[in-house]
Amino acid sequence: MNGKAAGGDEEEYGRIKGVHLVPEEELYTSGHRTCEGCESALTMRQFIKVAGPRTIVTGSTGCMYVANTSYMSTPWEVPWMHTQLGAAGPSAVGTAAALRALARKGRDSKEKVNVIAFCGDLGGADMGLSGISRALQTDYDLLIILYDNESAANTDIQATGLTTWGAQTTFTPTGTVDRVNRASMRWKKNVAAMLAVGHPNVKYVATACATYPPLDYMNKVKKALAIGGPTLIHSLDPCPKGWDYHPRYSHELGELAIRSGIFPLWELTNGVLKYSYDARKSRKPVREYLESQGRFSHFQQSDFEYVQSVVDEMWEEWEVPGVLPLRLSAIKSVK
Ligand SMILES: Cc1ncc(C[n+]2csc(CCOP(=O)(O)OP(=O)(O)O)c2C)c(N)n1
Ligand code: SF4
Ligand SMILES: [Mg+2]
Repeated sequence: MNGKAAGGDEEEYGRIKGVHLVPEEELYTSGHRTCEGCESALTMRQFIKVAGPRTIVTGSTGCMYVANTSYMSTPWEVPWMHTQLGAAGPSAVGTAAALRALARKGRDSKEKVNVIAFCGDLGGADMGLSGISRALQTDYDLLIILYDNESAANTDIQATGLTTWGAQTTFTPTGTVDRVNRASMRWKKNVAAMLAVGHPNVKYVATACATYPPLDYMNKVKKALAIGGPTLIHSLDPCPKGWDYHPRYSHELGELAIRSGIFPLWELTNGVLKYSYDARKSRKPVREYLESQGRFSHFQQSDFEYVQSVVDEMWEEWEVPGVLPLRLSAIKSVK
């Protein structure tokens, strides 16, 4: 483990045990132009709070680039660099490699500098997937935060590989022939599990939500940075504009996504899986979550039932519930 935290022990990474212990320093401050109720902005603010000032951030094109750098102003109080839409992985690798080269030449301060790259669902889970995969195969200390607002929000809400089944977007509107647009009829890409399973050397992969359970996301960022090596966190970020709800309900929607089981919350630390919310034990009806958003206003009873049936299948039939869609009992061998 290179002398770093093994990751299993909460004491090792200094878990924040109460709101009063959250660092007060703001390194993502006023001056951004995100919408009211934007949870992605909170995802940014919280990760840099726990990462601290000795952090270099790179961010790929999307709302968290454009809204955070308009008109020559920025909320970032740490070194920050924009990178191309699919380039979160390569930009993190390049930054970490440069820091290592400086250390080799004796030109660093010996105090650790965190490297954090963020990307949206289009930039990370669709366009930039190969670059992230490569980053996860290196031995550099870097953290990739994939902030998922379930659309290409910055270019006016187009569907991505992480958009919920059936949602209306500008690419997948409801119509008179197809009430549920055919292009929206595919299940959300299981991106964190895909990356975790495909990169077994990575010591820490987690899913998260900035507001639920309280402190969970910030502690996951702390843990990822303490464990080191390439790590990844996939956060679900309710987006009032794209999901079409009143901004005051952002936190509630994040909580509903998790408590209904539609967004499984877990962390994988050195191969050990832990549910941060165990939806096997109790789940709210997914309809409560869907009905709160205008993007599902075209849904009828059969659509709610379909989404509920897949969520139930995820938690009751998958070999690793909510994570791996295998059924060991169904594996056949060639005779
Ligand atoms: C190669 C490339 N193609 C298209 C664009 C236009 N573009 C800018 S932001 C964006 C959407 C990004 O979506 P996502 O990564 O989910 O971030 P969000 O806007 O939702 O925060 C697109 C398509 C671009 N900047 N670069
Ligand atoms: S469109 Fe969504 S993600 Fe973009 S700034 Fe507004 S609330 Fe945030
Ligand atoms: Mg997006």
